[in-house]
Amino acid sequence: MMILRQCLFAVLLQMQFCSHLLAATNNSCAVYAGVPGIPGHNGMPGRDGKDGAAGQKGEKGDPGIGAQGPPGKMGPAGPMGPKGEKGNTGQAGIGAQGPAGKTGPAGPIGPKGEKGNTGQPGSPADISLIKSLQSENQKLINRITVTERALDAAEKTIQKLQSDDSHLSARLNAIEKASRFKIFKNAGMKYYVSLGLGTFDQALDFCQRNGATIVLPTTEFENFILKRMNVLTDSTDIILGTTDKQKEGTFVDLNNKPLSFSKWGKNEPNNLGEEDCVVQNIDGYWNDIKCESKRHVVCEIQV
Ligand code: FUC
Ligand code: CA
Repeated sequence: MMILRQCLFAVLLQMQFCSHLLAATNNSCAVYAGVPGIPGHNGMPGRDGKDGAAGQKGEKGDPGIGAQGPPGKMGPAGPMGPKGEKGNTGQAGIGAQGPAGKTGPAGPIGPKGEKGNTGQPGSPADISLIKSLQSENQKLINRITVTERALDAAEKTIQKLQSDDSHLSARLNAIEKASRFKIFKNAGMKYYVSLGLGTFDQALDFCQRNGATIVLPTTEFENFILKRMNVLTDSTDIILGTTDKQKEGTFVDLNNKPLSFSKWGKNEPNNLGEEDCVVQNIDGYWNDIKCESKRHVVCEIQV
């Protein structure tokens, strides 16, 4: 097709050329021009051009208009609010009438009634029967009185027996305790027991562990009994349950109470070189000594 078209084009060129020739003939052209060659093929497409330079930065765009997002999750419950104010009194309800209340307590005795009318005269009284009844009545009253007295006496006896019993139990208890010691003596309501020598602190501890306290005579009699024990134990001194550790010169018992009895020897207490503890000497008189000194330990067990 292409070739056909090229041939057609060549014929046309030739005809044109010949018409020119004819015209030229008039001007006596004797020269013949050569036949034009076949037109060449189209050339190959040229190479791609170089990349253009980067364009200028564009203007800042308008702010976008986004659609509203979905609602967030529900938050945790807030703290309990303050108590609300008391509401107004409601209107009176229209309930059914309640059941009757309980019967109240008996009222007070009423005032004395008026005197009745005088009765009709009675038949003559049986004096002997009345006297006999009165006599029986009196006998019964007497018997009741005697019985009541007997009951009172029996009650008192029982009370005394009970008291004696508890007293005897306590005494037996104390004797049982005291009998565990090598030496013990009774001083009325107290038992004095002894086991050997020790300091004041050791005596305190030893007596306490035996449910007792360091001996402390509170009467001349108790002091006398202790003195006999002093002799009996061949002891020269017995530690007593009193000190003036808290206030020099003021001796108190183990409950910090002032002494109700004392039997100081001549010129005692003299606090010679700081003496806060006390002993009973073999002659029964008291002397203050150093608390670290070891002397005979005697405990008293209260009945
Ligand atoms: C007397 C007492 C002292 C001590 C001393 C050996 O002076 O008062 O306490 O026993 O003798
Ligand atoms: Ca002394």
